[in-house]
Amino acid sequence: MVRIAVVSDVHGNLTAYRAVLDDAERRGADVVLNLGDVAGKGPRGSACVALTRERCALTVKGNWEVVLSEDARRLTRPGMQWWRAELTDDDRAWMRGLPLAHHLRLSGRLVRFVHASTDSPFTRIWRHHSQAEFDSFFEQTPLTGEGPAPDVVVYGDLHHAYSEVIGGRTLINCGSAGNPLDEDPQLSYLLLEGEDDDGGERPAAFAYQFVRVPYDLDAEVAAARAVSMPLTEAYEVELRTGVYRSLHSERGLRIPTADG
Ligand SMILES: [Mn+2]
Repeated sequence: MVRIAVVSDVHGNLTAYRAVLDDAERRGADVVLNLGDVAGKGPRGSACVALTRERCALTVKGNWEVVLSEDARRLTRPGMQWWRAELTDDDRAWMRGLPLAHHLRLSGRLVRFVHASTDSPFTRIWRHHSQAEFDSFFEQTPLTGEGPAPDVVVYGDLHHAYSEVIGGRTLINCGSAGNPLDEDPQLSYLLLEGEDDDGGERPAAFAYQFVRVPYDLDAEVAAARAVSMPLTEAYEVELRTGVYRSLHSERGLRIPTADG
């Protein structure tokens, strides 16, 4: 039996990442896979890259790895220069070298891992998607390479944990281990369990579960404030509520100040 922890979208939240890795270890995970977006949005991207290189057997490239490792002159969105500068040249070289997809066999099922879709790390497929979008996760594309169609696909990108089975094919989003946006501020990661049968197709019991992990939110907010990170207020509200920043004003979500 092998137990695989799948984490994604850590986004520079080192406090969160440590809590998730500790929990995975406590649950006996043999290996950790990372589905990308290790840095950006949070204050300690470089430390999260270092921890990823130390603890994760494999990392798939996310959209933030693409953006943060490209030419600095192309980064015009607020905060992007700060998040890029927080990384080292070596961090960025590591990001550029990451694969876009990974496959393994577990209990006879072929399991595929991508950041956002089989099209690109930037092509987002929401939880409420079309049948064609569901089907696209199981197709062979230039991003996935040649090979048999997978039985299970695991992705990240949404910061929203969910799973569904259609026609015998399982699609799982592992949620975010640093910046959940599914209105549960506790961190999310996935545990897969099955028989590591060396590429064989013999069926065996296959299990997956979502784990939600509380952590020291105040410590993470303090870390962001200590380095005067851009957009810290939006970051703090996201961490405390699990609601995406573009929805904060319409929902009246903000950090209370001393003068009310
Ligand atoms: Mn992300």
